[in-house]
Amino acid sequence: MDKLKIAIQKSGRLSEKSLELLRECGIKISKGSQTLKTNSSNFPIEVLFLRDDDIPQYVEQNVADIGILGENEVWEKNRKVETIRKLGFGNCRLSLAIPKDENYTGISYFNNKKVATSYPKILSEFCAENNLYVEIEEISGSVEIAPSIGLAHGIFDIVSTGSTLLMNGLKEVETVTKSEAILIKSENLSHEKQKILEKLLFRIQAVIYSRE
Ligand code: PRT
Ligand code: ZN
Repeated sequence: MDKLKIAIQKSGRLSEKSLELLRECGIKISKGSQTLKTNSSNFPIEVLFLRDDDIPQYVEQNVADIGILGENEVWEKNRKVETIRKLGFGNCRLSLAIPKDENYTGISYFNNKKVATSYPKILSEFCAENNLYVEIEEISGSVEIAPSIGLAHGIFDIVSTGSTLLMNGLKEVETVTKSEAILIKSENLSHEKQKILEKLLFRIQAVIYSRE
């Protein structure tokens, strides 16, 4: 019998909650710290543990059939995948922030400024919609340090509690969008896999309702 291949984050903010969701769906999964792939003993599913950034590509290419990841990664990667539903965890916002002592005058503040981010596509779309000319400095991590080392005037990054901004002497001035964990699927699933997915979705629905 076919197995539905699901990609989840290997280690990071969404890992535990993704596994917990599957387990609450009654799906038995055993995972060691080095496991990259495992089969459930009681549901036709195979779990692949991957970096969240790679999940959209793998789902587009049918290496995985479905995946759990932050909506922000789907927007940024722009791969051909279908969003099935929001999952109610991993909530955050994507915001612009500047040094706390700067006088913020509205979004035109960012005109002709340098902004550091790991999400250049989402930021450039926001700038285009608002007729802003911003020099986007793409960096892969520790974005919050960019203004204090003179790399950029501001940053565009994920915020949840705001404490990282605070610790780095920054203030959030614009919330561009909000994101949470979502379930995505490949655009071409076999009939058999679609049936397994429907069964899984039915259980996810029940788990999420019971949490509310
Ligand atoms: O290794 P891999 O590539 O898989 O992991 P990663 O380091 O890229 O991702 P990870 O685990 O940090 O985040 C996975 C997903 O969790 C993100 O894509 C978001 O959808 C979601 N998420 C929710 C967050 C946060 N909250 C969050 N707070 N992702 C990152 N952060 C970081 C943020 O970048 C910033 O540095 O936490 C810091 C801010 O947090 P606060 O609480 O201080 O505001
Ligand atoms: Zn990542």
